Amino acid sequence: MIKRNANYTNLAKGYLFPEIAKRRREYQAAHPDAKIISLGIGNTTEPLTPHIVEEMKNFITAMGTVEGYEGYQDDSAGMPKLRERIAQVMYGGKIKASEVYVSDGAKCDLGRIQTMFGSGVNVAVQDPSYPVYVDGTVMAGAGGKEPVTETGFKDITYMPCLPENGFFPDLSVVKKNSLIYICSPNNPTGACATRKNLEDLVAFAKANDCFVLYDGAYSAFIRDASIPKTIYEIPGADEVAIEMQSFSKPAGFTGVRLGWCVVPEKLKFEDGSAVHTAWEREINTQFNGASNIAQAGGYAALDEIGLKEMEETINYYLENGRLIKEALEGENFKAANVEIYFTGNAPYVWAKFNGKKSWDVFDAILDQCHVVCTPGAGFGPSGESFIRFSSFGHRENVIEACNRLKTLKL
Ligand code: PL4
Repeated sequence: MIKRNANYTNLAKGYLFPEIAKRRREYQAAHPDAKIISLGIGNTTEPLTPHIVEEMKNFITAMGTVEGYEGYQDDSAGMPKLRERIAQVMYGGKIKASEVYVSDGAKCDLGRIQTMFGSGVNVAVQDPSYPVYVDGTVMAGAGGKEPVTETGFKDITYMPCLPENGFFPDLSVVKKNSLIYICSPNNPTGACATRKNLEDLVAFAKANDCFVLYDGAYSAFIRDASIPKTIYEIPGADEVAIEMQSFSKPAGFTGVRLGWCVVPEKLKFEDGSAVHTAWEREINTQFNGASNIAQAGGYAALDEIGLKEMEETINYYLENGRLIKEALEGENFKAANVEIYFTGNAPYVWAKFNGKKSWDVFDAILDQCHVVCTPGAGFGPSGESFIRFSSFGHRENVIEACNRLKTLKL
């Protein structure tokens, strides 16, 4: 018989989001008349914008002709013109097109990236954080030598991110030679790393031979001009950081699938070899490039019309977030001593239900309001007692969910 990879034995029981979907299905089966609204999974709901649709259509039409047909790209790193546009539009030319690697989404890159570091590497994650960082680490055999406990994996450094520290971690707990996962704007807290936070992070990484794996999947939601939109705004970041990015949330590409990561040429392993050479080897072996139709859409999303249309979609979701925050400021929540955190720079509202367990609050909201949210405990030990509300949704559903939340008895 074939043995299961021991790393999989160490994984926590289930992945958070399918667990939420399962609980929703079970509730619906038991209450067929309930009109459930999801403020749970961060899944986009608004249509692709007209310009993106038009350009993707044009590309597909061309693919139906001998002259316009395209198959595999020469390498898996993406269409040269898209890499160039990302370098110019998203990084103002500070990053070269050859350092941009187009992919089928940030999650896929977050999974693949661990292959380059092997099982001996130390890993530090923000707590709470997007579950893929921890699960991907454990699958790769790094940090998962001991099975999961109430407080997480013994060999992974959890960096608490709580209201008390402005949701940015104390880096002094991080071991030398660590991969440090940082997400800003953060999922699930919505908090953004300030310029000073990122300067300290880059300095720490340099001094302690660490790499930063920077997840900027929500950077397009940043409205505060003082907050960096990419870690490469910080001098020296290109010597220590890899940035993951996504078209999913700003352009509605959650189903289309497109993202990129930046692996700067200056980033070097201990033996002096270039990380980007290893990454090229990795993607050309394990990946065959993002769909060229998706890339045509991404290319359109980053031109003048595309960017303007994306802004409108993002503003729509941010307004949903504001409405949810307002609903959570109601008397019923005040009486229960609920703390609300909404930055206006991320599509999530993070709320602390003092004295309560996240999954109990999840059940109460589902049962009384027929609204699905995400229990903070699913993002790590420090997420206990918190609930994440996603602001992705049609406006009428969000308004209805808000009205129901105002009736919640805690
Ligand atoms: C549900 C911080 C959502 N089934 O779409 P991608 O792969 O380019 O980006 C995924 C991603 C990357 N980085 C961060 C994210 O929050 C996400 C998406 N997260 C959420 O509700 O937290 C969707 C989750 C999806 C999943 O498992 O990722």
